Amino acid sequence: MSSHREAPEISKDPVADSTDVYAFVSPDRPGTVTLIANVIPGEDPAAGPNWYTFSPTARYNIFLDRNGDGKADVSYRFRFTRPAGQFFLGNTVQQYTVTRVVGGKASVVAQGETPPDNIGPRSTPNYRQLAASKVFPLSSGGAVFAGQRDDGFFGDIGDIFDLVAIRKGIGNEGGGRDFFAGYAVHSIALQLPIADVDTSSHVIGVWSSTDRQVTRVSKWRGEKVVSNPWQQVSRLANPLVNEVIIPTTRKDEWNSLGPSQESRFAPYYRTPILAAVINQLYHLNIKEDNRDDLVQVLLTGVPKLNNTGTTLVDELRLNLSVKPTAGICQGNRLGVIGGDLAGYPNGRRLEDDVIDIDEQVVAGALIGTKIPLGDGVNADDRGCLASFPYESDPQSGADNTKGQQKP
Ligand SMILES: [Ca+2]
Ligand SMILES: [Ca+2]
Ligand SMILES: [Ca+2]
Repeated sequence: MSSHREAPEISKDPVADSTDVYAFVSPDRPGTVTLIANVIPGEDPAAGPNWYTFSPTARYNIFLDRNGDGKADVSYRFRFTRPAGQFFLGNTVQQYTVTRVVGGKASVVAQGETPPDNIGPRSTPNYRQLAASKVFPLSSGGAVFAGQRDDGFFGDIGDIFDLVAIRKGIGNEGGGRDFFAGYAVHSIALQLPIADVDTSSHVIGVWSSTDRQVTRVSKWRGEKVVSNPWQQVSRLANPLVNEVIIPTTRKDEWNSLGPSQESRFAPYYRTPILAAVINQLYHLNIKEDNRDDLVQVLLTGVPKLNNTGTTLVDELRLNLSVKPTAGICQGNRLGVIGGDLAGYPNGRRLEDDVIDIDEQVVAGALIGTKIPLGDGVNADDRGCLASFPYESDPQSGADNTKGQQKP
């Protein structure tokens, strides 16, 4: 969660596995929008000597839709190299290229380098300074960062996947255990001038994906032809969609398609499995079918806030004209249902508690049923950085926060 290890196939290819997407107007630079796409779930910073890196054979993408049709109008593609390491150790510093594609025309807009993973004070001293030096300008405007980050997502996943168990009461009273505390991810992050991506409605749609090359063999005039087209293996926009809305038998298919194909999955939004499961377990009498409120909030947008028309598209919709309501990571964690229009589902900020929001929305928050459901984890364990890329530095591997000290 929000999309860590969510589908059978992608759980076997963690370096390509999208975990979270964030899109928000930057609180410290409100003339810009920040887009963050995370991959590689559950990185234990101590897990060397071949620590986590982006795959040099994958292509990582962030897409912007400017007219609500679920087709990208601006794409940013990231490709990474992997240098050899010294001694018996892996090298986690990666060079990368960012290619921007607009109207079928591709141009390289940045050549960057990741900081190393946070290995420890001898290998990677002054980590904050090291990471801060790896923000690069985009020649098309804006800035880019790629590399290891603390996982900004938070939630009591162990308990939730034990059949949506909630440790205490109905869960909105604290007492949960943040599964993601101490774990890292790899992030690609963009900060773009709003003036460059704004639309007449001020609403943009954002999603991420990862592609891998496949080998296809065909015959043409009797000759064997080998080609290596890119194939999408992971996709993510709204948190928890593939995780809890799409049934297990169709999760791999969902990951292979673009968001403009979402109408074929609409029945699962209308009749969400999660509502039935919560009813079975907790007898809360949640509405289980005709959930047009869920179709609307996830696939067409919130009326008068970030609606994009009638085409059903799973994308993170952000109204760029809504100014930040708080400093970084200081907004209302319940976002729009908490009265804070700058938060999820108007884009998604790092502080937005999407597990609590989704549980409450599935329970009927938008159709007059207010049940304060939640997982008892209300914020990230590490907080945020004051400036781009905002997600905190990863814990140091040498600290081994996952280990247990023996007497
Ligand atoms: Ca479009
Ligand atoms: Ca964290
Ligand atoms: Ca929570």
